[in-house]
Amino acid sequence: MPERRVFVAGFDGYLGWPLSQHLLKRGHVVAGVDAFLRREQVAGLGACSAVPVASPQERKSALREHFQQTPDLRTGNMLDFPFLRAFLKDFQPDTVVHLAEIPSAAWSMIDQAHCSFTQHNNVIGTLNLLWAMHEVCPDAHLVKLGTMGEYGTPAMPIPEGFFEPEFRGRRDRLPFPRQAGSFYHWSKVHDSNNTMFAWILWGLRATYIMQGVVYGTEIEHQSDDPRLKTRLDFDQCFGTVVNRFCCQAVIGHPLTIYGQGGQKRGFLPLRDVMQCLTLVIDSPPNAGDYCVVNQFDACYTINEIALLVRQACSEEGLTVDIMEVENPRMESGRHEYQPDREQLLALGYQPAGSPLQEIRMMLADLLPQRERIEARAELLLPDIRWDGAHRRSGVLGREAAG
Ligand code: USQ
Repeated sequence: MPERRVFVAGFDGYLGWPLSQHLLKRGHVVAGVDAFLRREQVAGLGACSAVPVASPQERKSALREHFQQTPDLRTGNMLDFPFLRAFLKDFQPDTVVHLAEIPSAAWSMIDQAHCSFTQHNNVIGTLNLLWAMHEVCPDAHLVKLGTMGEYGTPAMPIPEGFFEPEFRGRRDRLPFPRQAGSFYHWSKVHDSNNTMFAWILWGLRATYIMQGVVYGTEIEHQSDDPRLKTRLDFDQCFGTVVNRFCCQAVIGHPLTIYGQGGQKRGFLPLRDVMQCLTLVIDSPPNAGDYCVVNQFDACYTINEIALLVRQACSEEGLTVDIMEVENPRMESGRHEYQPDREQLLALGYQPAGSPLQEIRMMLADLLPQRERIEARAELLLPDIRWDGAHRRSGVLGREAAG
């Protein structure tokens, strides 16, 4: 593959940090920006990453020691347009990966301030990036991280971005409807619209990634250097469901199924995110083309996820109870879910392994971190509710292991 100049917006995050390493390993020239908001926001909840996270300085030193090049990683905010524009002009990327957004549904639903902060940060940050690319690197390929949650859970199959409905005898190719379920997910819909419009307006070459729920602690050939490990959150805002369940399991906390657990989502392990993003980076659309890709490995209900975690735990001799708690969210608890994922398969995506294998690896990484999780166990039951109230979810039922 040709060497590329890749700009990673959000290099310090759960995905951005391993992606930067993965790209360096593949010989690409990497630069990036991060405002370290995630560190601040997790700390603001009284939470921490289950896997200890090195300081930004330690992380940079580790990159210098492990890789042939010292990437140009700068502290800065996507809301600072002059900074962003100047950095892109200076670096002249041929690929820009945009991961610099607040990723949490629950955080965006805390109150008006968190909601507007999320939408302002995500929507204006993305607009700034679109304008900066248009002005200083118009031929670069934008790889923009969206979410499967933009589609919601419609009672029909979900295509990749576009479909061809027939209405009153006429057909057209139109964006598939978005029906997001949180103000965070709506921020991504607004990004989708703005990115598509930049393509229509300026011919911006872009791949919009509709990503499912990510889980996992490792990437391929992960170094043992603890400074290179990525974060793994388990609080109600930044911990995604599999990651939370694994953290709960290692401290013997019952797995917190919201509602009856019939919600279905697309999931993929962190290592697969690396593979998928690399495939997309290596196969940019033609100049002036715009492509929407659904990025996940397989779909599971939350109940199925809980049973997988329980199975992996029982192999380790850990007993895991499962409990249903009042669902703090407004979401459908029983629905169809049939999203397409043809494009990544066509590019060569081969899922790295089974979810059970991945969960086993996570447990091995998380067992030594029990004390860190235990010290913050009170953060495991959700209290941020979609109806605006702040009240801890009551327990609806509990199923003991075995
Ligand atoms: N859930 C539980 N118990 C928990 C946590 C979550 O039952 O302890 C349920 C939720 O009710 C939801 C599902 O698990 O139905 C997924 O929740 P999540 O917190 O893992 O994921 P979500 O809020 O949807 O957001 C995450 C990422 C987000 C990304 C999205 C992809 O935080 O950045 O966009 O996954 S997707 O879900 O496909 O929209």
